[in-house]
Amino acid sequence: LILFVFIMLFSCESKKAIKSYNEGLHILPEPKMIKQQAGEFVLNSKTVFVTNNDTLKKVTEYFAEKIRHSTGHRLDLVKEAKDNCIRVKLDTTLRMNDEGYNLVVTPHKISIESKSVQGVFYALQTIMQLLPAEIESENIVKDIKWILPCVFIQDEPAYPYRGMMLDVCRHFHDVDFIKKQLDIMAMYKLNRFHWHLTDDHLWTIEIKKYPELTEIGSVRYNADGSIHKGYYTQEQIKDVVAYAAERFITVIPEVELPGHALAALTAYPELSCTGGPFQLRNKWGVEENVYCAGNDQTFKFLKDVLEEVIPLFPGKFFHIGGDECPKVKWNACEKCQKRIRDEKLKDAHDLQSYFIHRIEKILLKQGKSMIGWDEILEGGLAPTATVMSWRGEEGGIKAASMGHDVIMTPAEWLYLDFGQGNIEVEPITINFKTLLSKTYHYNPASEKIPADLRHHVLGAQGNMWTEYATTPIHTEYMLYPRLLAIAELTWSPLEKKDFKSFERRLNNQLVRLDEHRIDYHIPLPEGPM
Ligand code: TNX
Repeated sequence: LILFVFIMLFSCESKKAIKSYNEGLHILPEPKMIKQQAGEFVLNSKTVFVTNNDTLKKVTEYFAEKIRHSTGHRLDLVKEAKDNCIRVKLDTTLRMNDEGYNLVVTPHKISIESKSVQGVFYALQTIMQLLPAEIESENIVKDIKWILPCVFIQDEPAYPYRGMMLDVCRHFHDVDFIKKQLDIMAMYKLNRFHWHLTDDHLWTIEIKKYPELTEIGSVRYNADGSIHKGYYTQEQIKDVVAYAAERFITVIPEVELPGHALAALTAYPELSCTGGPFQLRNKWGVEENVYCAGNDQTFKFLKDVLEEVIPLFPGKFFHIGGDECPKVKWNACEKCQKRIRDEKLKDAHDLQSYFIHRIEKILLKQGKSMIGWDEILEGGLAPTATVMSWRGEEGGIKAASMGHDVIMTPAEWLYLDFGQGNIEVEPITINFKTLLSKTYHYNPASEKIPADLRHHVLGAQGNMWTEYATTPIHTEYMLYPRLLAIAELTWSPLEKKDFKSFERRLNNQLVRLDEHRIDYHIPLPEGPM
């Protein structure tokens, strides 16, 4: 009898837990317009997708495959059905931006309309979030009804660029880890993955013409005698790019220049001002040895590397770094000084600008648009560059005033390597601290930016540098849940943002992250700031 009572109590408890996670609406990022209606739709084994547009096959299959794990339902795609269906329509005349969608859930059917397949993909993400959180389970969930509340939603993103950057050079992260994060990004409608592939501490992309970049440049001897290594083959890169594309995420590669280049210089010391020899940097901070700007071999090397990397990434943007390039070696280098004289430049800062201009020409020839960190403003901005503003917003504002597009990544709000809780219990971080609420309240196009320049702000991005994040668990801990705040601040209109509501919806989202075994930071009530 005691055992029976215990089992009864336990099963009531677990049902209660499931229910409380699922009460109310939890859509994150918050849609532009949402109205809850009376009634509900029940998704069951007879529910089908209806469309007569073949281009939607892949995207409906992606969704069906996802929910098959937890529901066991097939969700076939058919040409006609009266009810118990998800009806999907593409219509290019709709008045919304390209990534937007309309979604109507009634007791008999669900209807989606959008201008693009991407918009349909986002409507399907919203449907996932209208279902109980256990829909994200990898295994069949029993004793649950797959109910969606009836709603009317009109949604579209506030910004076209909604990004996450991962540094894989300070600590390498393998393909499986990256795919896992791409899955989560897609759930929250993030659409740009900026992959920081080269730095002083590791070179992580195979370049066939220069094999030593990975033979030498992707193995680091740490000060404590341990080894840290890792790189991606070109096949792996293509695989990740395709995986991201299925989730409507564009991958933006970053090949750092002229600074943060010690891994390349260790492999090819002749590209430096002094000739080396070097070792991969094994302490954090800024390295003085950079590519020699007076040496034509440097430009030949970079052209070859870019020409190999570019075809692997079909997106329009290519990130060339450009940050933190100390000028000491250039100032002491005869070849660099000669270049300054020959090109009638003022000083080493102008030489940085000259360097970036030359690289921009290579990219433009290959049909790519250049992105650089805000230091590329130094000595004159390259004509077509997009600026990533990380040292605050000033660089971005300046670039916008010169007619350039910008992506906001100001460290104080959007650096995911900064601490996020009580310093006495949190792991060591590079800087302290950016609470979830602080990240959440960031506005990419605030009053600080003159109204007539705000259209230059393409969006924002969270940056995850990995000096202190040595393991996948630690990196996820830093990424989440702040990345979800970044999803909301780049997608939802400003007037819909509300931190209390975000915190409530987050409770449900954390259950979903649990289903994906994401090791997030638990955002305890923050209390007064
Ligand atoms: C600055 S942000 C850097 C990175 C570091 C980061 C640490 C930027 C363009 N450069 O190299 O990892 O700070 O927060």
